[in-house]
Amino acid sequence: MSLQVALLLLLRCLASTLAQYELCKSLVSTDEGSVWEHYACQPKPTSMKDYMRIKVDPPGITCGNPPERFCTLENPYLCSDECDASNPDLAHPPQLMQDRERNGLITYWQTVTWRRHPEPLLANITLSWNKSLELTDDLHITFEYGRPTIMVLDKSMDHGRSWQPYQYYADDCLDAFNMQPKRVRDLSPTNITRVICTEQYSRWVGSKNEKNVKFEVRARFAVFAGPRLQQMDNLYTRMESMKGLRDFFTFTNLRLRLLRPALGGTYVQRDNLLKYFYAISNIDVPARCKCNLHASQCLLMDGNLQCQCEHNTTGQDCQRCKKGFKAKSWKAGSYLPTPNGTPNTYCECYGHSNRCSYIDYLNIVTCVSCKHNTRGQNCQHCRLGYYRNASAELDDESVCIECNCNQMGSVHDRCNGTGFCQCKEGATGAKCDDCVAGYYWKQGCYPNVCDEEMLLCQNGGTCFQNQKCICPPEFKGVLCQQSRCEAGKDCNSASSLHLSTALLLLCTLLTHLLATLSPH
Ligand SMILES: *[C@@H]1O[C@H](CO)[C@@H](O)[C@H](O)[C@H]1NC(C)=O
Ligand SMILES: *[C@@H]1O[C@H](CO)[C@@H](O)[C@H](O)[C@H]1NC(C)=O
Ligand SMILES: *[C@@H]1O[C@H](CO)[C@@H](O)[C@H](O)[C@H]1NC(C)=O
Ligand SMILES: *[C@@H]1O[C@H](CO)[C@@H](O)[C@H](O)[C@H]1NC(C)=O
Ligand SMILES: *[C@@H]1O[C@H](CO)[C@@H](O)[C@H](O)[C@H]1NC(C)=O
Ligand SMILES: *[C@@H]1O[C@H](CO)[C@@H](O)[C@H](O)[C@H]1NC(C)=O
Ligand SMILES: [Ca+2]
Repeated sequence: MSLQVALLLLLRCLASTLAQYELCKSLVSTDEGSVWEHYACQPKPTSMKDYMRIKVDPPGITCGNPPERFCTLENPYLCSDECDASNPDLAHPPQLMQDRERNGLITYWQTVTWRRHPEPLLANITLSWNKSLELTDDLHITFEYGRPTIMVLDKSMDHGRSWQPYQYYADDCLDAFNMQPKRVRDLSPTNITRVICTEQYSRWVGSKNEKNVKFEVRARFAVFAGPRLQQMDNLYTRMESMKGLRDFFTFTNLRLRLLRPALGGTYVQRDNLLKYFYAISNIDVPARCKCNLHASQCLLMDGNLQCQCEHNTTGQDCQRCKKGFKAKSWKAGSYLPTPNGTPNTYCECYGHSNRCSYIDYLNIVTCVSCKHNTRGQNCQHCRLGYYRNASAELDDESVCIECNCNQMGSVHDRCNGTGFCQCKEGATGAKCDDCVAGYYWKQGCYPNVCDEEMLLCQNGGTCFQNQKCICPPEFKGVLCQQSRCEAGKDCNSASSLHLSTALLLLCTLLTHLLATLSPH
């Protein structure tokens, strides 16, 4: 294989993994021309720190009002630094946690010092987006002057109405939270969503060496997708099947509860409390908008992130059906079947079946036993012999109407999309219970034998219901066109002829009868 080909393959491979679930639809050509094919789709991950709103509590926790000196843990006797909120060069406001630092100049939010020891030094940082997001990589919080020795990361999925702990951090988990210390690598697929306490990011190793506190997302993904995340399909499959997994990475708000600052040792030195405080220079939140697999774009509109919903969905998270696409049939898209997923535009089964089954070898999800005369993978079609009720939504129980084709007049009991049956020759009408001109109805349509225009009964005959001519005695034939008197016969008396014919017939019968009765 040439280098060029190898490179091309590699590029294509990269493109296909990166492009997974990026398209909501694409135009494909079929026998019936170009049609849109719809896929599950989601926006690209992005740096959500650019969109977060920060609130710090309690009020007055930010340093500099009044101005205050502070020392460092490395050199507690060098206390030349000053925080002054009124001086832009010496101020440390909360927005310095989310700015883009230039020229290697580190900027950070900083709290007041622990002057009030032994009263605990507590601070809450609440991050809000007013939008459901999904973590796609590790959350990073960068602490200057040492990482807290006790801290809790909380999350909310309902815009701050309710909160739950996401991860506990302490230099001694048992002591701080009465929890056994764990690492994410101790987790197995069955308990990956367990909330743990970790000591990994709270131990003192010198404030310059380790500044980062992480919430590990990658390592959790890796439990399913492999160490280098090369089997993302496995992860997406789990996202569908494992209860709570997708939700575990979902949030609208995050909150850091800082409970005890870095100590730089085991004990608090009461004679130098100016070296204890919190300082955060950066918070990285790699995540994507949660759009329920119905959007590939998420844009800032009127100051809020908003999914650009496809698949006839709407709402901030594409969590509803558009007007006219009934709300009760809304459903999130699905990562399955890989690689393109299912948009679930028509909700799984439109309420015509409660059961779906995953057909392994076809890699599709399909509804089982569709009711209300529906059929199809999503119960989205009408059974044969039924047609779509144009005034009913797809999830209506009366969505399919019986064709009611006339059994005699139609070819079969199926009809087209507007209820028209397929008629046998001569039959017409939506249900094929009528005949076209030139045909008459008698358990089906038959061509007229006679009529008043083209197929006139002749010689005084009358047409009976287009079925036959009733001829005068002297004539016969379909249209009474034939005289009963053939050339050279006695035609004077039609009645005598009739009589003699009848007699002849009778005689013949009698002869036969006698022959069978006579003994041998
Ligand atoms: C931080 O938030 C928690 C939970 O709402 C609250 O109990 C606590 O008082 C807050 N702490 C501060 C310092 O505001
Ligand atoms: C949150 O977003 C919704 C939908 O975009 C908007 O209606 C609402 O006003 C926003 N709330 C705030 C506080 O920005
Ligand atoms: C998760 O499960 C594994 C194996 O089932 C177990 O060894 C580990 O201790 C569990 N972790 C937690 C945090 O419960
Ligand atoms: C959304 O509705 C329009 C008709 O209003 C239809 O043409 C389109 O195919 C629908 N999209 C999907 C994904 O079903
Ligand atoms: C078609 O659906 C409408 C709306 O549900 C219903 O009122 C009507 O009876 C249905 N028509 C038939 C023939 O079932
Ligand atoms: C059904 O057949 C009728 C009569 O041929 C036709 O007028 C109508 O357009 C057809 N409807 C559909 C949906 O094909
Ligand atoms: Ca900064």
